[in-house]
Amino acid sequence: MFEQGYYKKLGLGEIFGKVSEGKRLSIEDGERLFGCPDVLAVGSLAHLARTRINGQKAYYVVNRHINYSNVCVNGCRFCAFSRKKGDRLAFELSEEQILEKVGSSGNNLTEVHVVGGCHPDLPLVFFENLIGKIKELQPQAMIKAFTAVEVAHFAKKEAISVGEVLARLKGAGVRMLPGGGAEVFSDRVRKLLCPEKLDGRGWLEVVRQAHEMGIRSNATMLYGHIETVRERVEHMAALRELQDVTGGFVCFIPLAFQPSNTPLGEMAPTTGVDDLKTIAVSRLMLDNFAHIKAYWVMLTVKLAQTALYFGADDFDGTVVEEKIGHMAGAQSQQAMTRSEIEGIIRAAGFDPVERDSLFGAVGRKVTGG
Ligand code: V47
Ligand code: SF4
Repeated sequence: MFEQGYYKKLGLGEIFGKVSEGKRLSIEDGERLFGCPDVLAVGSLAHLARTRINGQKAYYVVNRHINYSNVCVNGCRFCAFSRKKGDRLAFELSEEQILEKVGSSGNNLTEVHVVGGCHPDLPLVFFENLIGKIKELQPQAMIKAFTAVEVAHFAKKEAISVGEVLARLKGAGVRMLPGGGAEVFSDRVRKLLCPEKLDGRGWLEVVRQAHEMGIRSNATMLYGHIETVRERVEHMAALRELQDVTGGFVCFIPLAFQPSNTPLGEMAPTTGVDDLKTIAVSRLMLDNFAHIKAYWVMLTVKLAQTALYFGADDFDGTVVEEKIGHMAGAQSQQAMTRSEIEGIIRAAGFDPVERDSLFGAVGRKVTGG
């Protein structure tokens, strides 16, 4: 930690005081932190907050992602994954293919993460049956499935309420919602990049209802495209406000935009400094979120490891097969083993903790993969 005088010199004296006393930061404080050229100074404030909440622990989960289909009625301009129905590169996994993937992971999965595009035809009952069968194959695993955007899409398609969709998914075995689809809540950005998608208010409303029904969720922020720093911080503030009411968010995940193969392909990818600062400001702004994830798929493993010193306390997991980031040019590997993740966390000087989706500790020894 730097001296108070150094923070004063950087114009962050007041923020230093607030963080030291555990007081809430304002949107303007968040903007000022982003504007600070000294990423180490910002990072060490975040590290203080991170250590207060999570000590030296760094979490990971043994999970598997399933992207059931990339067919999507929306055409978000930052997305390299989605295709329209009938496109040469459109895919749609059958129930059998999905179950084969889920079954091939042995019986040591703690989480199955299921997401896809907003498919025009697949009925809700397909997903209810699918979740039930995944649960039969991996009864020990928690199922984290369907973003708020997919939930709203199911409701519209079936002409039923969001509450009914959530109740049916919960009944089928969905334990929590992943954090995708939040992007940045700014109407300006959404109008330009994803006008067909559920808007920011809609996303927050689906998640609020889920939390009220006991379905917890994560929250993401896609950054590094056309959004302003103010819009990033406002996004965080909106999440913080909802968390004050429901307490249902488990983890916040800043997602670094991968531009390749998207209509924004000419844009430069995010820089390492921006990635680390975004993690740090997230940790400092989201004082009521217990966990900040360094998602190695989008960040690369090396930067995710470094991010543990900039406010992050979670590494995500083994993942196994990832399409959304990799179709957009993510340079990271496809999967990691438990021992690789534990080694990376230990090498950074933190204590690895294997967790479930809700951050309950999973007590078992690492034996090989
Ligand atoms: O919703 C789309 C984003 C999200 C790109 O909850 C892109 O634990 C970067 O939400 N570059 C899906 N990002 C991923 C996601 C997620 C991942 C891991 C863990 C969890 C969790 C959630 O990916 C989408 C969208 O916001 N995305 N295109 C892109 N080119
Ligand atoms: Fe569809 Fe999601 Fe891609 Fe948008 S980000 S086009 S909603 S799959």
